[in-house]
Amino acid sequence: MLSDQQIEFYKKSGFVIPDFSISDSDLMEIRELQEKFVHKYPEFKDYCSTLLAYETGFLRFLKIPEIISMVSQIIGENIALWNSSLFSKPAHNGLTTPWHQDGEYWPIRPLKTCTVWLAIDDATIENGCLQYMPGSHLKQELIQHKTDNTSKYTLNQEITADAYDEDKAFNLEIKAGQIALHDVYIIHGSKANQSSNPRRSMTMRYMPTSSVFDRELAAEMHKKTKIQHQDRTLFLMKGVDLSGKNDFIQRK
Ligand SMILES: O=C(O)CCC(=O)C(=O)O
Repeated sequence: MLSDQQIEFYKKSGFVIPDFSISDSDLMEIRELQEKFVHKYPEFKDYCSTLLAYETGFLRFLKIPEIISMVSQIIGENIALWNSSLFSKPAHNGLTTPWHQDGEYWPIRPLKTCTVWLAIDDATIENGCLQYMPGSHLKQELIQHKTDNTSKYTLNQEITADAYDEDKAFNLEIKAGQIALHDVYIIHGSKANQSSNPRRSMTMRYMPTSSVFDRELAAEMHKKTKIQHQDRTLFLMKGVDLSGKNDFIQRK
C-alpha cells in the first residue's frame, strides 16, 4: 500500500515509487514472455503500444492485487485496465521516447488515468531509464505536441524543448521488478539506449470507470498518433462501471 506521504508525493510530483516489487518468479515469467513475444513479432523489438491485442499471457500480471490496491488509492475504487505496452529498448540501439504527456494519445474523457510502469531490467541513466518532469502535471492541461515520424522515436508526438527544463528531470533509476505510478498529464520520456544492457519495461494503464473510453475519439486520434485504440478491450479490475458507457466486450 502507499503511505499518506507517498500519496501526497504523487499529488505534488505526478509520480511515486512505492515500496513494492513483483515476485522473482513473476519477473522471470515476464522476461520469458517478452523474449518469446519479440521473437514472434520482431517488428515490436523496440515498442509494442497495444500488447494485449497480440498476447493475453501478460494479463495475469496486470491483475496483481497489491498493484490494483495502490492504483485504487490514486484513482478510486472503480477501475478498468484499458491497455498495456512493452517498451523493450534493446541494448546498443534502443530508441528514444520523446518528451510527451500520455494524455495526448489517449481517448479517455474526462482525461484521468494512472499508469504503472514496471522495470523488467534494472533501469539506469546509462540504459535510458524513464525520466519525469516533477510537478508538470499540476495544471492538468495538455501542452501542445508536434508530430515527428522519424524512426529514432518510439512515439511520434513530442513536446517542444521550451516547455520544460531538462535539468529538472528526475531519473527513474529502479531495480528490475520495481514499479512507479504516474499521472496522465506528467511530462516524461526516455533517452536512447546505447549501453550493452537492455532496458525493458511493461506499462499497465488503468482508468477510473467514471471516465469513458471514447472509441470515436480514438478513431480521430489515430490519424495523428498512428496508434490504434478503437478496438481496445477494457477489463473491469475493481468495482463497477460508474459511467454506464464503457463496454467490456472482448475485442481482438
Ligand atoms: O518506458 C519508456 O521509455 C517510456 C514509457 C512511457 O512513455 C509511458 O509509460 O508512457
